[in-house]
Amino acid sequence: MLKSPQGLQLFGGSVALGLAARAVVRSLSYSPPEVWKPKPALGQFAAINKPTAGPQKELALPRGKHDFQLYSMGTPNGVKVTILLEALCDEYSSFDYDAHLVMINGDQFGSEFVDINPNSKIPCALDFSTPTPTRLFESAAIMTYLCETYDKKKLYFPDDKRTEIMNWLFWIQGSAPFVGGGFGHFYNYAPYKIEYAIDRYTMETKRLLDVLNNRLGGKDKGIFAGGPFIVGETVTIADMAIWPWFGNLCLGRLYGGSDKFLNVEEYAHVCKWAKMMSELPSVARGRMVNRPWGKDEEQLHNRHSRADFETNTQDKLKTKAE
Ligand SMILES: N[C@@H](CCC(=O)N[C@@H](CS)C(=O)NCC(=O)O)C(=O)O
Repeated sequence: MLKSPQGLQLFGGSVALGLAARAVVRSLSYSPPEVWKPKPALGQFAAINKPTAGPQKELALPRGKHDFQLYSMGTPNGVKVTILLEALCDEYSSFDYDAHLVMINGDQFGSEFVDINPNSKIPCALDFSTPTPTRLFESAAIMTYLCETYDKKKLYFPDDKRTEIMNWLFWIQGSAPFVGGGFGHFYNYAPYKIEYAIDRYTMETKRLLDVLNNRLGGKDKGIFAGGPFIVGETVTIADMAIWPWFGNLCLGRLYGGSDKFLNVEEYAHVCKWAKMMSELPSVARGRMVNRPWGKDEEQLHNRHSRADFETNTQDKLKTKAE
């Protein structure tokens, strides 16, 4: 591994090295112009985004046979919703849904996707159970809608806990960008390591882990604190929304070796909760839906029925194709 005089690490490979080295040197002497202008982006993910909104190509979306159609990918924001959908399937035999994989390497800018989500991010959904189809975007909005529409027993968003659940839902919506777009981006995806950015977002991510640790361990003086779940004795959409980010971080499933880097063992209550959540059947299945990476047996690209977990995971599809 090479290091620049300022201690910045540069990755190997001569072309990449040249580009990265130039970018490092440029960024060290960067003073912002009066008006910013877009330039070719370096690095994974950055290149697909532009500073403009709206569709970039004509692209129709598939539609399955159920009322509820999800368009998503198995990233943490997508998994929040598929955990809840699987929990609803477990609880209500009449409920089912279709989940279509949308690869966020450009298909989030397809015309029909943008009609549902003008912000071009997964997850988004259409509900055909209403007189005219209801469009849904933003994971937390989708979750509250699903509970209000389909969770007749009010298990996951109960009235007496509603306000505290909303507190935690808004908390994760506001915090996740510091973890994903901040820590994860600069620690894992950025084309070169910037100590200032990594330090800043690592500090914030650890602070957020401590907030959760206090909550689950009972130091938080708020209502329904002290675990075993985020809002008391039972699983709610607060757990389902927070686990894909902070649960996965503690389980070492996000951003390479970041669990060690963040020293997640310091947050014992969060680690215990993360493991407990990961053992719930709805969580184990939810994280497989629309997942295009990892072990073949844990990838269910498109989900149309409960039986798909037995018959249509990638390992099974590959065996059928042979
Ligand atoms: N606040 C949104 C965030 C959604 C989001 O950032 N989705 C990411 C994947 S985790 C995405 O679609 N990225 C594609 C892109 O940035 O173009 C939510 O909770 O639904």
